[in-house]
Amino acid sequence: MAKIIAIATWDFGKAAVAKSGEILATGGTAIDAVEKGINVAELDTNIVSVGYGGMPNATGEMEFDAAIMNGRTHAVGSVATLTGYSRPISVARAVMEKCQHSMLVGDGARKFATEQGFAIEETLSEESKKKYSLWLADKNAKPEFMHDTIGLLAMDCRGELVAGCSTSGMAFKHPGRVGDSPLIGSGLYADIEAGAAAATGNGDEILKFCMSFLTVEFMRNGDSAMQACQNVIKRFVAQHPEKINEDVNLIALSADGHYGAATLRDSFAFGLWDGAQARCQSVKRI
Ligand code: SD4
Repeated sequence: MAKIIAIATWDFGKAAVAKSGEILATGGTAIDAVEKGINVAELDTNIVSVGYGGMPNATGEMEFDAAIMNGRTHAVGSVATLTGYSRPISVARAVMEKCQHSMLVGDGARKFATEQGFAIEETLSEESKKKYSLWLADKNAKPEFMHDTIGLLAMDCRGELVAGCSTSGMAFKHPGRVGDSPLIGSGLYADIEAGAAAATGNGDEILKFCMSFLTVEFMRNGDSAMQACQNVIKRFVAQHPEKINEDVNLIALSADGHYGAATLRDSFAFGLWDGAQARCQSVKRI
């Protein structure tokens, strides 16, 4: 039997992988583990950067980015600047499974979600509205949480490997701004032969290096999951030493079920479930 494991970005990833673990431990699929795990973060009102109650854009509207990828079939589903639905990862999964295309954006993504029977929901919480008003009053005052994507990677007992991510993106972003998260290869990537990876941080930097794809390629070339994450960040800093304090964080799972993470922050927390209790771990700045 393959090693069953789930890893998710940030400390809030612990509750997400706990859900993934419940699914994986009972023989469930990696695709369900990724979607349902991410749903936990999307619907948690205390998480102010993912799903319901996330961070709105510069006009006060919530625009979500999300994507999912199956490492065996390479099937993908992605939505960008999606409005009106609090579980964008589920819409992304519907794109993957029910749409002839791989990625839908804006009004078209919303139309597709409606066609698929997703009910329009309020996505702004009172807290999101308050944070927006504070920002409008003083655009230089940075809120405590500017952004944070949930990226979740899971391997099931059949050896299937799936990556997913979901975010409201950079707080107060220009309407129409798309980050790394819904871009296959940037915010996430999965290939059963090499591994899976997801990124979080400043998407405008992450996407320039296709960081998730690069992490998977480093694993393909022999790096462990940990080395692959570190080597992507090392390359970024080697080419751009002036960006040493940029917000760039990666998680990875190798094809043989080992995990890794790396960061340019002082420390970066992630949730891990590998058969027992979900727990929080962290890595220090490389
Ligand atoms: C973005 N990468 O939209 C996302 C936000 C994020 O930690 O992950 N922040 O740029």
